[in-house]
Formats: sequence, structure tokens, C-alpha cells
Amino acid sequence: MVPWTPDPDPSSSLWDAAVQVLRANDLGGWTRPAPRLYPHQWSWDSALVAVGLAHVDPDRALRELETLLDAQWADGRVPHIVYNPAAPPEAYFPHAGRWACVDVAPAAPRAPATSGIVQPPVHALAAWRICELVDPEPLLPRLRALYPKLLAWHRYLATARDPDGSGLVTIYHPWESGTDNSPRWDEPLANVCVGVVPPYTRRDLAHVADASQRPTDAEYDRYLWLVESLKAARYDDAVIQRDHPFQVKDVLISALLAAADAALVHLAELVGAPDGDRAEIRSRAGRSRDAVQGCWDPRARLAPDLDVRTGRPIRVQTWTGLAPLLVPNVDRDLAAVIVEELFGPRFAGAPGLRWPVPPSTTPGSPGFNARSYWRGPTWPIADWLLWRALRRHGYADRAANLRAASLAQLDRPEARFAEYFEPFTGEPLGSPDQSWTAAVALDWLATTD
Ligand code: 2M8
Repeated sequence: MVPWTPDPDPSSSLWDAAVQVLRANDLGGWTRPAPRLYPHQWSWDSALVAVGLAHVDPDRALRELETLLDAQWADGRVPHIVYNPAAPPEAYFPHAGRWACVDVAPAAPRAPATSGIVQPPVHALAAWRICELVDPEPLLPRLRALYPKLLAWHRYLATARDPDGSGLVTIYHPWESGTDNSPRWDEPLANVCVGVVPPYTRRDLAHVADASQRPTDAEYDRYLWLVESLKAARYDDAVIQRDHPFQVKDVLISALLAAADAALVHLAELVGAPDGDRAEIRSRAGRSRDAVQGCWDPRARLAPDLDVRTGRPIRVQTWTGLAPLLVPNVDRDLAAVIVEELFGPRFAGAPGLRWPVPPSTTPGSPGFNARSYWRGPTWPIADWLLWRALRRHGYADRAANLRAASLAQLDRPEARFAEYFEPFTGEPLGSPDQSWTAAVALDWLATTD
């Protein structure tokens, strides 16, 4: 393992504890999201981990991204899980064999084993964050090697996942959204006709205090049926898009692609990429921005996802409806409206919250559950994405408030860098020692302006 050199400035015990979580979850070149619940490498977790590591060990931070992208598919997709070859199949379900990528998909790497789906594209944001924090000069050869992989990843999302060039990325599975059991997916999942799912044993429930914190068995049956459907299509996008039963234009992923493309332009400049690349990335970012802005529903005051199968917007009240704020050059008036919403009575200003941080689903709305995963708990990584956007849009005071509330939530001995928190009581839920929670704490602690 690379030696750790904690930044001498942010000298709080929270800082030391966060570094310790990342150190304990470091499996040598990559970081597991949590000690027991998540024993493999996850795509967007690693990107956020890299943001945290950038403050203590930039070399190792970059290595986190490199390791992930070493498992990139030939078609550009970055798999949502890279399986740890040292972990036994019973460590996590679904195990690699359930995806069978190497058997059915020519684009999948022969090793390491991966899943066949993706997660939100925050990797270029992480790479650029490293460059913002340290002199990137010594890292340039490695950044030059990383850049084309990031470009191929974004191209995959913008073409294979958006064949009509709508500016909105299509997902095939709630796991791709990163917000697995969000009410966003209730209606599209209800429309999935579940066929014969080969028997399976869930492993996640052994690692949480009670099953209510995790998705239900009915949701898992649907998740696993969708895996069977994707496997039958050999993970071929054209085949999947013909009749896969879950296809949704995901507003969060689309907004994050716009943000990541803005970061990729900076990286392109830094590594001296051809002008054509920059023009391509800028044009894609503009298209994503327009499309995400176009999702905004002024009556609902949220941006819904779009169910491709039914053609209908998915009108639920979750934090991802605020996604246009994550787009760097979103219309300023729209940004102002979203900031009001974020701090208003449905989200961070909701009555009775322990801290003014946005619940993942608005309290009392259909599908809300204060303890269940993405159906209501607060998620520090969601706060981090919103905080970052507030800073970039010039809402320094709002950003500072969100940072302070998020850190207050974490700065208690019992918080233990939980995966998520009950919004009214602050009870830590899910896994303790969650890597990306520790990582965003480091970025908050180190960014005081
Ligand atoms: C959660 O998702 C995994 C499946 O990918 C699971 O529940 O087993 C989500 O919170 C996801 O966003 C996250 O990347 C992953 C690892 O932290 O856990």
C-alpha cells in the first residue's frame, strides 16, 4: 500500500477517522465501498473515493480511477462492479457468475470479471478534482493515458445509451441509477413482467441491522429478472433497446454527464488533446444541458425521469428532480428556482429534520420511507453533489450551510461514516465505514471557502 500523508491543515478527529476508513477499505489500488456489505469495486463509489483520496494521496487517488478503468469494456462502458478475484462468490450477490459477461459479451474484459451495467459518470469530475488540488504536471503521463478512456466512456453514454441524440441517457436497471430502490423506479418496475428467475440467496441482509433498510425481496426479484433479460441480450445495446422491459431516461445521469463533460474539457486541454475532441465534448455538454433543462416541470418544480417504454414522465418527489442544478451552465433563473426548492419545505427545509440536509425522497410523498435506503434517508454523497453545484453557481452561503449541516451529521461518534441516515432522528443506517461518506467528508473538511 502507498504511504499515507494526511494533509496537515484539516486537523480534526473527523479527518483522521475518515482517513482511517479509507485506509481500512483500501484493498491495494482500489477501495471497497464498505467492509462487509460491498466487497468489490463499485464504479461511482471509486470516483468519489478518489475525490477524498486526492487530499491525502493524489497518486493513490488517480490509481483508484486507473484500476476501475482498467476494467472498461471495449465498447467504452465502465462496469458498475469490478469483482474482487480474492472474494468468494458468497461474499456478495449477484456474484460475477450471475452476470456471465465474459461468456456472452465480446466487449467484456476477460479479466477481471465485471457486471454488465453502468453507474453515474462522475469519474471525470474526480480526475479533474485531483488536478485542481495538486500540481498535475507529474501526473501528466498518467492523465494522458486516462483521458481517452474517459472520452470513450462518455461517448458510449452519449451514443449507445442515447441513439436518438436526445441528450438524455437511457438506463436499463435501477442499479445503474445508483439510487436503487428510489420511488423513481416503482412505476417502471411495476410494469416489468417477471419471468422465471433462477434461485438466489441475498447476501446484503446479513450486513444491516434490519431488512427494512434495504430493498424488498419483490424488488430483488425484479432486479434479478432484469439481469436475466440483459444477459439474454448479451449486453448488446441495440438488442436491449428492442424489448428490454426497463428503459428510462435518467435525469441524474444525464445531468452528471453534462457536469463530467465540463470537467473532461479541462482534462482535454491539460493533456493537449486534439481540438476536435474539445469541440465534440462541448457540443455534447450543450446538448445534455438543453435536454436536462427541458425536463424541468414548472408545476411540479422538479425534473422527472422519462419512462421510455410508456413515454411518460415519472412524477415522484426525489432529490434527483433537482438534477438540473448539477449542470454547470444551467439557466441562471432555473438554478435560482432549484436552490429555493432544495432549501424549501420539501427538501432541506422540511419540518422536523434533524439537520437541514435534503432527504432522498420528500417526506410524506408517495413511496417515502424514512429508513429505507434511497426512499427517504439522507445521503452524504447526494449532499456533496449538490454542494459542489451550489459553489459552482455562486451560492457560496447556501453551499456553506449545506456543508456545515452535512458535517454536523457526520461529526458524532455514532455516525461512523454511515452509508445513509434517518432524516428525522439522524440514526445511521446501512453500512458503517462507508468509503464514499468518508471521502466526501474529507473534501468538505479541506474546502473551507
Ligand atoms: C448500492 O447499490 C448496490 C448495487 O449496485 C447494492 O445495493 O448492493 C447503491 O447505493 C449504489 O449507488 C452504490 O454504488 C453501491 C455501493 O455503495 O451500493
